[in-house]
Amino acid sequence: GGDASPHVMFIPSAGMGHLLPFFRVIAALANHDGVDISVVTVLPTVSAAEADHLAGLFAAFPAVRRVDLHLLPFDDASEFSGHDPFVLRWEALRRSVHLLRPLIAGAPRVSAVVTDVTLASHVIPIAREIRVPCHVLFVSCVTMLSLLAYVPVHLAGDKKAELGPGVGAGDVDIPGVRRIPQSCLPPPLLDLSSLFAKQFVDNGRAITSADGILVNTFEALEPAALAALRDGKVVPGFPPVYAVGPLKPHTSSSPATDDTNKPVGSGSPAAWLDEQPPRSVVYVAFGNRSAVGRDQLREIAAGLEASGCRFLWVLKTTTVDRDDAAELADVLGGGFLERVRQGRRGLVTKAWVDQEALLRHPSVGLFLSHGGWNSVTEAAAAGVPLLAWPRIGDQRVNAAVAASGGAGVWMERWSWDGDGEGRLVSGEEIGRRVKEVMSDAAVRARAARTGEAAAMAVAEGGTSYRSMQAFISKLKA
Ligand code: BUP
Repeated sequence: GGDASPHVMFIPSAGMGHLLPFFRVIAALANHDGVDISVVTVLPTVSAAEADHLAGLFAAFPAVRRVDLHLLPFDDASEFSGHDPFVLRWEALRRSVHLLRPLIAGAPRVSAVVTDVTLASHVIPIAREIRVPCHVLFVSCVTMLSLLAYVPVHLAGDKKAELGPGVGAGDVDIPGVRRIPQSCLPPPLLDLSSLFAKQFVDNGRAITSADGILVNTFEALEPAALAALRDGKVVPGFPPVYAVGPLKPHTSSSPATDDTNKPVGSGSPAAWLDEQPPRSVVYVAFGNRSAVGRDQLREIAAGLEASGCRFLWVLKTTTVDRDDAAELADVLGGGFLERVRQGRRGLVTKAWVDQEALLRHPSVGLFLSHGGWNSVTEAAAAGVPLLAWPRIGDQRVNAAVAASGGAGVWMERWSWDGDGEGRLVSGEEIGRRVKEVMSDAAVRARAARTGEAAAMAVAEGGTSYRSMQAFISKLKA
């Protein structure tokens, strides 16, 4: 402690789902007097969206110091061919983490580090060595945090700690939280020898020695999981958990989009929404790292048409945006796009949109979503019900949390990429369910109440507001 202002160094990892919550916390701290901020910027970025948004962050907050980390090409890339490029980037970063030590030590006296969870097992020991407190920003829900913390305990109990090929975690009954059936775990945890599983188990062990953990959630959404972690029911002596969500956007405008990605329909998404009746539009988006195949995209198109609802569809066809050269007409068929254009009932775009702002538009009545945690919290904050269709990773756990927390409904029987069946959900089924949930007054009322709880949590004196204050006080102590 001391009188000097704290200097916090943020170490984000890769993927917009990881960067955006970092930017939002950075913005919240930057607006506080007497907190100096540095951000480790890993170059080159995996996606164009990451590069655009990093530039936008430093433009919006000139006082935030940028500390570049040039990553060497990943030697062992061939060893991991076929892996998600973002998971590969996490691994490359984990292996290069020794490069961080001089960055932390070389900056003006760093008083605390905030690392992404994917790097926790590597950054926490470095911070300890140089005697700097280390906090983790966890970018998923607190239920996933409890899973991360509990899986190593669960494996030790089951004597499955060998992590052999094909050995999976099985059902995981997290004390005081909930039982996560194997079918809802991130699919790579079904094989503990996978790269993701190794990272997960290492980070799960390490996170118990963090100085504190920030989570983009709020009390009303996950009361049991928060209480269980704080009471030491999951892992005894767990670090303080700061539930600070839903995080507010870090800037009011989003970076410029390039015009090869002009929306099909008319005008910009926001302008188009202005012309639609209140609560009449289904907003459809599956995040940046879309896992939706071409056949399934066509069924979604058919389903949206069949629902009779208006729709705004943000469509990605590749894991990394720079690779997405697909023409919408080739993906969806010219006939569909022509009918959308003529009927003016929909808008389809491949461009980056300001999703957080669009979800708050009064014309939006439903969000057909993959259930990425940022998307869940943005929908919850806007009071717009989710129709959650999980695809990969933590998304089934997120969907279960969203449903139990009043943020929407989870299509449990709809296929995902984890079950290996590749079953298509038909356009007819999609259309029927969209129409049904869109007109379900009870679902809408619950989502509105969840939205009110979210607003109360972040308002002055609310639980998330006080958690953020407590975190800032700790940084200044
Ligand atoms: Br696409 C897109 N605009 O056009 P999740 C996404 N987003 O604002 P996941 C936009 O990216 P990743 C767009 O609002 C959310 O904050 C969206 O994070 C924003 O998904 C974020 O919802 C996406 O957690 O993202 O799958 O985790 O794949 O990049 O890790």
